[in-house]
Amino acid sequence: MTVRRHGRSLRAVGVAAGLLLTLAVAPGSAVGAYAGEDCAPGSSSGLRAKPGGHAHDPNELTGKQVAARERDMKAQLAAKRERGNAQFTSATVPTVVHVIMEDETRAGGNLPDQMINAQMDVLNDAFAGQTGGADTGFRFDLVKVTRTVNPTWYTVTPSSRVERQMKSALREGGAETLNVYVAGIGGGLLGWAYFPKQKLNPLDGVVVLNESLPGGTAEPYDEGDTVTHEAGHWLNLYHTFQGGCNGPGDRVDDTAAEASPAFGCPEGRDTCVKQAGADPIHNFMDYSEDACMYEFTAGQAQRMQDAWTAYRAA
Ligand SMILES: [Ca+2]
Ligand SMILES: [Ca+2]
Ligand SMILES: [Ca+2]
Ligand SMILES: [Zn+2]
Repeated sequence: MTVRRHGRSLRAVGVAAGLLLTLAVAPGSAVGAYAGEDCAPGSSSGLRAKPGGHAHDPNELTGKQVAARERDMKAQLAAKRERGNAQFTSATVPTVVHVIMEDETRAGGNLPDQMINAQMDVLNDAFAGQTGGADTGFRFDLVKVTRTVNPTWYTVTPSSRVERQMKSALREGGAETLNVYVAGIGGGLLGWAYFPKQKLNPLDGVVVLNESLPGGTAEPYDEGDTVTHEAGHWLNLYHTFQGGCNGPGDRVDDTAAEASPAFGCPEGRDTCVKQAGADPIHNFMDYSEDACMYEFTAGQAQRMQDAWTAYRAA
């Protein structure tokens, strides 16, 4: 029951902060026990997991929290349109990668430039529709890599004092700049991200497990899609299983409703039999293994473009 306790406490933190988590679970944990089993109706929650392996913890938002976020995005978009700067064509996102190290060895988190470059390629291919799905119009330009030895930051946890310290020291750029922190995050986490806000969140950005980068050791989450998934949240995407089978779900029309996260790569899974379509297990915003997730939909692309215009564009 470690998992459930873990999931619950992380969710409690995350809901307040509006962050999404990707949690890895220790081998042998009861990964089938979704953190959301004791959630209020209307919210869905769960862990991204492989048997005996890693998991994502979404600390899902409640229906009420989602509704508030939707109202806010609508208002922001309307305000931008009034000012005449609401036309999205494409966006190149300046990206700063911060490598946090325990020490200067490879085992201490000193990832080679080659892994970071490979991660940028994975991210760009994903958002360009090069692996399947839609071209979202987003590209990511690596403008800087920082490297910091700091054993305290190395095991940063979500919404902690350490996270605030680390980000106030390292964060660069404005709302348009994607800061990616790469560390040896503990607690079995793969990563987490913060949704965009009208006023830039000092915690804005994406934190990922260093070994989830391409060529890392976090198999089967070692192909770089943790950064892709978290960048989706950074651009206001929910999980495909947000809200479960009924109601507005993830607020994207062309992703089939899904009752709970998919683990592994369960072809043909259909957890909402009364709703059209099989579960979107190949979507970047599900919890499938990296090799299984390879697409954003046109609806998700539109939602991210709206979010860019509303919150992140100049
Ligand atoms: Ca949907
Ligand atoms: Ca269905
Ligand atoms: Ca993939
Ligand atoms: Zn997530």
